[in-house]
Amino acid sequence: MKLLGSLASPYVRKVRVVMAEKKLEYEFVLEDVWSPDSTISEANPLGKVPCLIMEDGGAMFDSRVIVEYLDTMSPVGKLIPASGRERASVKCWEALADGVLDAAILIRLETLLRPEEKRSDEWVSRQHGKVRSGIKAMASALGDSAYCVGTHISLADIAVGCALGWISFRFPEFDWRGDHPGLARLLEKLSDRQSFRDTLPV
Ligand code: GSF
Repeated sequence: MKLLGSLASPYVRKVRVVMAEKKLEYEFVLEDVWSPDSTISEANPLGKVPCLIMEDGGAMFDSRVIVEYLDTMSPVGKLIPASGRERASVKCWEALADGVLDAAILIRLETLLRPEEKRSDEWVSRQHGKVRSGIKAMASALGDSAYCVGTHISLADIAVGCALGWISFRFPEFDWRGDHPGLARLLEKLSDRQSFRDTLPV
């Protein structure tokens, strides 16, 4: 398998952490989706990473589909419960973490890529609201628990760890830890894992 991705993307990181936790072998191919020379749309018509190229040459996206597929590839370290309420709960955590990232990335694109005269403060503050309320919802759902769902690591924790890790990487001035010590503890614990250490955003 080949994974097309970048070192900074939190969605790519989620896939790489899952690969590492499940001890799956793959080749990591760096892809700069913002370069005019990028060939990403040959594999993913949406022009986004991550994109997984399977053994038969077929391409798979997006990160949620890829991680779900990877979890079926090996019984090692099951990350998504097989069925029922627990499965839906893990997937809802992932949707929340990815949604916080979607909003945070929109803020970055609006403030970095869009020419100043075209920027909308209203749009940016709308996205800020989603980031703040998403993080607050994560903190309240986590409470004092050690993990997001159940008693061991799941895809929910990985998605949350990648989202918070990216927010701290791109917006170091945003002190979400002060208001949400439980989430800060979770990120600290996840950051000790080899899978997280090996995929720090750069
Ligand atoms: C998001 C992928 C994405 O936005 C997923 O895979 O979960 N829902 C998708 N990737 C960004 C890179 S990053 O900001 O992580 C991307 O490839 N953007 C290029 C573009 O043209 O939007």
